[in-house]
Amino acid sequence: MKTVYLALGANLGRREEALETARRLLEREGARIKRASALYETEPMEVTGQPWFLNQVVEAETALFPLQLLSRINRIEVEMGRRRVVPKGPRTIDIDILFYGRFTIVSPKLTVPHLRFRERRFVLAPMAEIAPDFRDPVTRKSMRELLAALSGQTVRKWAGTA
Ligand code: PH2
Ligand code: MG
Ligand code: MG
Repeated sequence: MKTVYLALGANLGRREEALETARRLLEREGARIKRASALYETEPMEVTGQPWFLNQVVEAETALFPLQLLSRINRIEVEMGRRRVVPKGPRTIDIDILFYGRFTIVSPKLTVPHLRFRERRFVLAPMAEIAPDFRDPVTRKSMRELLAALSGQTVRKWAGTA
């Protein structure tokens, strides 16, 4: 079994429901969720001028190999109506593999740790909430340290109805 961290995000439709469905389908596909962060409402990054996101990070255990996990995730995204129209644009659901144990993976289909997580408060805030002392296998910095080094993007814990 490996411990993995996954980032969930949605900015179209019923966002909270989408995150809940994604968690249920991840369990069905073989990722047992051990911890889940709060939901965060976050300003869109990179492609601005799209609706705000709800983001969350989950810690899960899985016996799946990385590319198996990725293809199950792709299946969930398709099943949930994901259409890849604009890269980094609006989506009903996005599930990204942040960490796969302490492995680093560089392949055409998958890079782990996720390439951009260090610049993203929408990932680091929920990540630091559930695993503040987890260290990035590349920089050896903890999630807490990486989050403290970032500013700019607005993220706030979300309490409300979808
Ligand atoms: N995902 C992106 C690009 N920008 N911004 C926020 N706030 N949340 C996201 O999940 C997100 C984003 C590409 O996957
Ligand atoms: Mg993404
Ligand atoms: Mg993605």
